[in-house]
Amino acid sequence: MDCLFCKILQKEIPAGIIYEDDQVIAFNDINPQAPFHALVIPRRHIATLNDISTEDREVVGHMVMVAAKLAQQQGFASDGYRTVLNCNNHGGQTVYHIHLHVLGGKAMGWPPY
Ligand code: D5M
Repeated sequence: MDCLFCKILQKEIPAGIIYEDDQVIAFNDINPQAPFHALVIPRRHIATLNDISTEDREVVGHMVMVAAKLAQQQGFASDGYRTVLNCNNHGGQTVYHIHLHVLGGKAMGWPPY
């Protein structure tokens, strides 16, 4: 399968991996939009949020928990941070392997346009 993030998972493409376990890995975004910007991805290839099934509930929940853990470790959990999961074209998705953005270290605006 020609998936960039599967290649990062397989260590075929280098990435700044900051966390990994049996279900997910997290690595630094190559184009950071905040002082801290990481992506949490499932080991299982899931193309978009539209493709998650009931069997993915645990791993998707785990992605969110890992995001919160990273925020704690980075020291900005109490100041606050942003998690984003873009879906398809209008959502701004460019890599079709779901990934939870975790952004922190600065105040961010809303709405996101
Ligand atoms: O976000 C896709 C994100 O993936 C975007 O913020 C850049 C990031 N990206 C793309 N290639 C790499 C590599 N090779 N390493 C790390 N990060 C990468 P989306 O929500 O799909 O727009």
